[in-house]
Amino acid sequence: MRVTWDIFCSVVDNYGDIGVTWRLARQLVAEHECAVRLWVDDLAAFARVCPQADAQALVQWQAGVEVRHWPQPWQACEPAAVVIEAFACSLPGAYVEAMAAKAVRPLWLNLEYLSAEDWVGGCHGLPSLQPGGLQKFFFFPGFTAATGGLLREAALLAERCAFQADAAAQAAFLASLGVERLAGAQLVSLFAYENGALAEWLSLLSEGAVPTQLLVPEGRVLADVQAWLGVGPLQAGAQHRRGALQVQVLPFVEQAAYDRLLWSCELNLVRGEDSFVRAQWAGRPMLWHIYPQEEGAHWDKLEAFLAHYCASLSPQAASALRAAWHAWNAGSALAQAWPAVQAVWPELLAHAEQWCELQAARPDLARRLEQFYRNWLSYAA
Ligand code: TRH
Repeated sequence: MRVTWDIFCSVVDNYGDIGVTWRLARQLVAEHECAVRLWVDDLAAFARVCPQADAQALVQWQAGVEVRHWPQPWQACEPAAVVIEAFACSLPGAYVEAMAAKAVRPLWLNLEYLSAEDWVGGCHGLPSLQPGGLQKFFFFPGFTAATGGLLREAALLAERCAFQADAAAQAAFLASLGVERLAGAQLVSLFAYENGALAEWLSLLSEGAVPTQLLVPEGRVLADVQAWLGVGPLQAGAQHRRGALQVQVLPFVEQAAYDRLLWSCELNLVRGEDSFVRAQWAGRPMLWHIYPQEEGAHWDKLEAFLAHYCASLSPQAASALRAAWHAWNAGSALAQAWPAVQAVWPELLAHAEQWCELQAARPDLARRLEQFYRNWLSYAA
């Protein structure tokens, strides 16, 4: 009998909530033989990360996952054996009552946002008492052995290494996006929120000695790119050249193709949570635009990650990387910080691969969830 899982996803903003839950749902099916229902309140967002999806269907099967529109009002159904409330999205009251009424109660987990902060390790796996005598466990993704780990498919790194060693496969993939690699150019992907530091940085790249090919998937940062280029609305396929910099707008592609884009580039600018993790699996230097939070709460998270990430860098490389990440997230002075980053590029490149290996040496998040369930079962028995 396959273990049944219900994953609830409420799309707050952007694509991170659905991106993470869709990735997890697929992996639980593909690698752990689970029967997964993914409840999503915004099917249009789901169709962005899964282009073959039907944004109108109340029920559909994608990659072995039963994807259900989260109905309002809720319609009664039998709860699964494991219930994941992603990012504290609040389960329907009637569903919680149905969980409490079951003879064998489900394991209820709140899958939290990713953070490298120290307190996460101490809170990971803790229960909280809920009405009806139920318990809800906090499950924190993270970068240390004390946390729930990171999402990483079993074959991911082998696929990535094979792809990066195969120039023809890279060229064919880029061609499928309408990209032809310019001789001698560094390839850079840009996925970010609106950012005041972009214009000066693009000017710097346009004056650089090495040509840069900047690939920008359709999204929020396009308005800044457009303003710097001084052109009208940019759409997928648009290409513009300014000095040493060529800018090309790409369509928003499915998640597996976005991975390949990250694997193809020498530098990836990523944002939020899921693209940030995927850039780490690419083994290439990255610049993270963290999701801005009220009262600047995101700065602590940025610092916490930098503390881990920079720990094994030389003081010079650590200071260059920190300055660039700070500037990018403050929305100013990235251009001033960039030459120091370029000066330590070989070290940053080697470090990106080492960091990837370090993180990949730990069990991935789906495996840890599955283990958590098994431990909980044996404890409850
Ligand atoms: O879209 P985001 O900004 O999501 C954010 C974060 O998750 C943040 O933590 C959360 O609080 C906020 O939403 C509400 O960035 P993120 O997390 O990188 O998610 C983007 C998803 O889109 C990711 O799964 C990768 C995917 N993607 C594609 O599938 N194709 C593409 O072409 C691109 C550029 C991204």
